[in-house]
Amino acid sequence: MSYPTDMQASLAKVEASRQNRLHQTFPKLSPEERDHILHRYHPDYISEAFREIRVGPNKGDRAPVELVNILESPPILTLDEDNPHLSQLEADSVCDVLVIGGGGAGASAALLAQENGADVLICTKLRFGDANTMMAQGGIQAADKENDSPAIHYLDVMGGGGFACNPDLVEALVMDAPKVIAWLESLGVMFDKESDGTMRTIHGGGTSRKRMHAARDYTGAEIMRTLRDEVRSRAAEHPSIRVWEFRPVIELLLDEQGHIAGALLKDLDTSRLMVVRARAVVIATGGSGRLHYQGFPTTNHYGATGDGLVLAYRVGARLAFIDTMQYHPTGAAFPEQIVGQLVTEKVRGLGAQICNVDGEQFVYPLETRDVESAAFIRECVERKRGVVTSTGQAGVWLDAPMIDQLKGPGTIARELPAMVRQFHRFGIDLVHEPILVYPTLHYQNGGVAIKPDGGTSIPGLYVAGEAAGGIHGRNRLMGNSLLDICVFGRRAGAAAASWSGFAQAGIPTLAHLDEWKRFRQEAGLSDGSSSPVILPDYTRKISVPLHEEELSMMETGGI
Ligand code: MEZ
Repeated sequence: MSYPTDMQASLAKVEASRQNRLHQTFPKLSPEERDHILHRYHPDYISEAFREIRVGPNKGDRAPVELVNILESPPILTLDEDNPHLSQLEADSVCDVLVIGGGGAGASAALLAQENGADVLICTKLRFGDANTMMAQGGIQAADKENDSPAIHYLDVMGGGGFACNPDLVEALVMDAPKVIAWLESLGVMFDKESDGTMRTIHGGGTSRKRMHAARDYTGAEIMRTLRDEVRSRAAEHPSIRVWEFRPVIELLLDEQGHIAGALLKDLDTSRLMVVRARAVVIATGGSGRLHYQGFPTTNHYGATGDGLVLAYRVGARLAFIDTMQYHPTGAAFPEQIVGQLVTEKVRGLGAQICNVDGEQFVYPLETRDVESAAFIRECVERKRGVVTSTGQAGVWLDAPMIDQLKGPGTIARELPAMVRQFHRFGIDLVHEPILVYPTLHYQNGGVAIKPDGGTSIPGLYVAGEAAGGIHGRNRLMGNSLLDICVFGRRAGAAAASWSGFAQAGIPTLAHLDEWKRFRQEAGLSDGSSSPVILPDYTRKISVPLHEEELSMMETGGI
């Protein structure tokens, strides 16, 4: 048996209550209850975890401390650096559209920019495809069935986002959705289908129709595989699309009119700085889960350090909704090795319920993610009815085995093969055993404020994907991220190509850094770590004095 003995009694209670629960779903919360639970238990409402921003376009707004720290930081580049290459800003490469980021939004933007006649360069700090897109599991939303419509999808997105979403962006999202599914299929994405060829769709939290399209439980990987293959095959045939890996952007370049003129990159192999001149830039750098807000573990990939927010902010672009983060309710809470990793919402979409230590349901399983997470936190922290593992990690049970009882034997193996494999590695059998879960940092709800074509207040600067803000308001629904990377990636790519067709190529400068330095001085900010972060720092900080024995072990190489 995979679970330790101290968890067995609770597991037995979940199993014992299953037959009674099979056809009794916990009632949904009322709007007042939802509001109450959010304000009391959601991490977005812990005021000490936030502080005011002291410089830049969002001066005076509040945001998570970890994010404010990197937004206010000095640049990586010191301007007094005696670097002839930089002072002349000689170009290492020239293109029409520079796409920063190698995930789904970046790939979509690059494909559409190239189709619209632009010469495109994608630069990415890790490998092409190392991105949150690759790690999205459960599905992508689109209202393309008879009982559904973009208007109903629109209402779900608005409600899920606390009615704070930008209506024009939501309209773009839901109207383009069916087109995006058809586009992805035409490129080769293999969505799950019924035997008659219709798309197999299920519910996600906060959806009023079954519109979640999936490729088993590795939908993001399937979409990323397809988009990357398409870029790679076009790149092999046309010089008009190129990919540079391991070359993060550390600063954007503006011309004398304040229009985008390119970017400064750092080659991670050689540490050499490189200048790319471009008439348009699409930021598609993804989220910031690796900042580990409030100490939460994250589902995010290694490069999710909020670089795009820093780059755009420093040239004067405004950020929207950056005071709200998404905590996915079902992060793994056991075993220790995978704490915080994603357990897809599709498990609940297929019918699995949530139980406390006594095997009782305490929340409707498909509340929106913010509410669902807050309910888990309340159950564990206030009511003390979670399960606590030997390492002190709290969690509640996700009763996955009931899926096969509801939908027929073999459903779990067919629909959730990646999940089954993930837990099998640790001796846990998802088909027969519930799994322990707790909220994990999953998504940056806000980002750089964009228009429906992905444009920003900086001429020539476009943003798409998780780095963009306004689409999801204060809470994103499942499956609308894989959708938005394609919708706004495509829109930003096309708009950037069109802008680059008529924009004058100005002289690139780093003059905005002088201004940034002055703003920082006026705000009395001291020098500290620079940003963008590029890679998270997991080195162990030794804050306690070492004992003599440990010091001598270090000297002899024992630690
Ligand atoms: O949209 C998401 O965040 C997603 C598909 C996650 C999941 O639970 O699978």
